[in-house]
Amino acid sequence: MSYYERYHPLEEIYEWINKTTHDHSDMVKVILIGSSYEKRPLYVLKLSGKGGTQPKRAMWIDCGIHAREWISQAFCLWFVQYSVEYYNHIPDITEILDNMDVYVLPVMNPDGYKYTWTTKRMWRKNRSRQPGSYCVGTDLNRNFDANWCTVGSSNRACDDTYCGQFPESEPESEAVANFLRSHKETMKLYLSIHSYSQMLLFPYSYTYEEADNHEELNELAKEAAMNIRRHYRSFYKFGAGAKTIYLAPGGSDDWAYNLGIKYSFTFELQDKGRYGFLLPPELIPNACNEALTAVKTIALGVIKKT
Ligand code: 0X9
Ligand code: ZN
Repeated sequence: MSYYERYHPLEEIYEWINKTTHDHSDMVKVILIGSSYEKRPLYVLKLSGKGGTQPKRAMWIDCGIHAREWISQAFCLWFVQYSVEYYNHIPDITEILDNMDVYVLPVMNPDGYKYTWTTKRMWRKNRSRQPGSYCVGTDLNRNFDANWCTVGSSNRACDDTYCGQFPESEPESEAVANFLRSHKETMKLYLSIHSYSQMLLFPYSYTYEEADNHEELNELAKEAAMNIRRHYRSFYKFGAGAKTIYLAPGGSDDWAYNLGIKYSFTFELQDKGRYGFLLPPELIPNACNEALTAVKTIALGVIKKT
């Protein structure tokens, strides 16, 4: 069983980041974009190919906004490994990396992830302390400035969908927002990886209104879902977040979309509830290959359009 077919505790992922950037220094650079509430580093890996035209377009993938969704963090590792192994060997990933720099944040919520390994496997939020409450943690996917803290999130610190004290109150969401703001000219595609329920979602989630390019987003998601079905016989739903899953404001995807990144998606990976967040490691390869199919389909589609 390979390294990528297992889940790894936070310390191992930091070691993996180190080793991967050293072993593939021609393709992979590490960027420190900030630190978590408990002062752990937030590292982004920048993957670049050698071909293509300058200035390069870019895309972003974050994993592990929610601590307990372990297949998400596992996917970011899987994706980076696939990129360094198959760049210049497989046409689709070569085309992607020749035309876009790919920024990958493998663990957006390191404090929460650590906590799911040591103390409480089903923890979702980060680990920030809240004034006047003994409850801990903000839902980072309710903490972005997109109709923040309205229906579909909670203003009570003890709830799992607590929106935080104000938009970007959390160092993790602020770091990501700052990075995306400073790269918004080149950033063409935003992807956020979650689990579970097998869905490919796009804006909006904070309103039932349709995004300007709803049709285009729907076509890309449909093509990705069709490819997953063809290759892996798994069924992924797709559609705007509010109508497909539920109304949920303050999400990173809606915020990135409103910033001007017109191709913005949240993927909910396997499964559909049999194991839920506790997806057994034997299912990692299939889950990651499905997600990879969707990432490649959408990235190639965006390259054609932009
Ligand atoms: O509720 C969420 O944040 C996501 N589902 S999860 O089960 N992984 O927690 C869905 C996010 C969809 N996008 C937005 N709500 N903006
Ligand atoms: Zn999630």
